Amino acid sequence: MTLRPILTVDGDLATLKRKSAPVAEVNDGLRALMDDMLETMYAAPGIGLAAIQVGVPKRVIVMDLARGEGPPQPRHFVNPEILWASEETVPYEEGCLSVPEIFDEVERATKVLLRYLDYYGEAVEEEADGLYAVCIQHEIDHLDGILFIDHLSRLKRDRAVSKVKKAARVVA
Ligand code: K1U
Ligand code: ZN
Repeated sequence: MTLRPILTVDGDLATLKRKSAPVAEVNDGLRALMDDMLETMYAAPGIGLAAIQVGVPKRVIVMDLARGEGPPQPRHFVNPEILWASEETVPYEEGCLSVPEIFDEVERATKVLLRYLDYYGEAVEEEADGLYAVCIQHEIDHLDGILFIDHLSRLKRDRAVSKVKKAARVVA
């Protein structure tokens, strides 16, 4: 397994805004990508990661909501789709590994019905709620080139990008 660099909005915005393409086949190459993504996500640390965040424009997501409490619970999503979303929404203070150190409240559907292929290419349909629903909506947004800051006002979004750019200049 390999740790891959995570793209951030200060230098890689054009890539992060790309729409990712559906996966034709779940094979060993794709499983190796998902293994790398999970390792990268755990190291960050984060609770989710979309392939585009490591520069791969494929509709692939990994997630682990255990947050180091108890045994790991890795999840893999290939070609995920939201079949239904509740009208009821809930606010959640989100973060993003591609927008480091920025947190803000986003309203998302409380519950969603999902369809995706798992690590072995098996089709799964299931309902998500709580943090699972929030995180999968955030990650599917990544596959469509949408960042959580795109749900904020233009002023907040511009400020967030400026902050990340400024922080990157300090580190460089
Ligand atoms: O997509 C990403 O960049 C990952 C992002 C996922 C996410 C977080 C919060 C709401 C929706 C989606 C993160 O993982 S940010 C880091 C984070 O939330 C976290 C990190 C360590 C422990 C607990 C949370
Ligand atoms: Zn994100």
